[in-house]
Amino acid sequence: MTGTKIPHGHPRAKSLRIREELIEHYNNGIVTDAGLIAHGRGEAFDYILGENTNKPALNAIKVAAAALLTAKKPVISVNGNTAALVARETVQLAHAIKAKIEVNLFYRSLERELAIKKLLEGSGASEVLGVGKEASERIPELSSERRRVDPQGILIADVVLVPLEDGDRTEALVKMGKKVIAIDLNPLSRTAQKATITIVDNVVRAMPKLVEIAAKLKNQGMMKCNEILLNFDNQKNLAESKTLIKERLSEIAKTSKHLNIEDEKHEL
Ligand code: PTJ
Repeated sequence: MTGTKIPHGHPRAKSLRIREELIEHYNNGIVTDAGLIAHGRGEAFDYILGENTNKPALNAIKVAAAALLTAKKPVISVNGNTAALVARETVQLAHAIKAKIEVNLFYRSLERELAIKKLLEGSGASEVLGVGKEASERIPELSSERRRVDPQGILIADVVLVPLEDGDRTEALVKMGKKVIAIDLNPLSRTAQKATITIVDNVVRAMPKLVEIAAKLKNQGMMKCNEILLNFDNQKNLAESKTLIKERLSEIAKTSKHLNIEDEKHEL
């Protein structure tokens, strides 16, 4: 149920508010029921990772900003959860890097596409691709509804940002020769493994940080961006995220403390 007043001092208030936002957007048709479940999986990883933007995530965000700034045709792909959680930041990023925004859904319906478009427009987007008949092209090798793309957007993009993705499309887009940037809290997912650049962070933190870093990097020029891109190894960076999980869990096992100190005060 949404509308529940979350006490200000509740130690899990931030996390609960994110849930409320998703539920609200579930009720207005933007988020799908599976999206709520997917968020739960993300939450579990976020909890273990310490609910902050850690070093490998920050590194990947910087590389992602460089890739987006040097792209010729960058596209931000938006699904239900992304629209619900970071519509405003999606539009800000699109402006900062001159990218197109395209709606691309796993559970596709015209109602959801239109609701997401409206939300993005309400957040300042002047153009939203991939809605209805505009998604007239097909990604080869994909059988899900995600295969439907806009000929002005993902089809011709060289760099695609895909927050909260499913692995199949990431793999197919990479096979098409595109750079894929994924934001996924699960470093073990197929998406995380197959993407060109993987940001293991919560989309609610990663997107505003991406906007901030892209703006800074823009002032430093393209040479700086190319240098950042050359020095990046996604598998190595992902391994750091996995090591972080291992270290956090062994720390807890040793001390038998809770991962989040706050939880000691107040369990849900
Ligand atoms: O809106 P639609 O129709 O496109 O459907 C969207 C969902 C999310 C249901 C669909 O893409 C899906 O089923 O995704 P998966 O395969 O469950 O993958 C979602 C991934 O996102 C998982 O690896 C989660 O750990 C991760 N995740 C969930 N919430 C967040 C997250 N990653 C970053 N930030 C989050 N807030």
